[in-house]
Amino acid sequence: MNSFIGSTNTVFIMTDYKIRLHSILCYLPDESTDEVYLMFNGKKIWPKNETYSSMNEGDAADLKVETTLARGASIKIELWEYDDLSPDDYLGKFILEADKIGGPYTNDMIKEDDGKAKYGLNWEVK
Ligand SMILES: [Ca+2]
Ligand SMILES: [Ca+2]
Repeated sequence: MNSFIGSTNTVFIMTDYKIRLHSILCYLPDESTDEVYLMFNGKKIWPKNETYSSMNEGDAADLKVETTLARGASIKIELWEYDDLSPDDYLGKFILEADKIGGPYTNDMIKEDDGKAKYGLNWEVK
C-alpha cells in the first residue's frame, strides 16, 4: 500500500511503486525470426498463454505486465530465445530501477551472449 502525508508541497512517503511493462521492441533479432519470452525471478512472465512470441526486425509487442516494487529497488527481466533442438538462448537482460514515478522509458537490452540481438523494453513507474 502507498501512504502519503499532506497534499501538495509536502513530504510523500511511498513504500511501493508499480512497474508497468508496456512493450518489447526488436531492433535486431538474433536469428531471422526470434521466438522470445521474458523471465522474472525464475518464472516466465510473458507471453502468458504461449511458449514464446515470434519477433522480426522492427517488431514491437505489447506486454501488459505489472509488478510492484519498493522504491529504490531494481528488478532484472531476462530475455530468452526458444530453440527447438538446442537449449534456449539467454539473449540479455533489462535492469529496471524504481527510483521515481515517471516514464514511459525505453531501456536497451544488456547483452548476455555473443549474438547480434538488440532489443528494447518500454516501461513506466506509477
Ligand atoms: Ca536461438
Ligand atoms: Ca529460436
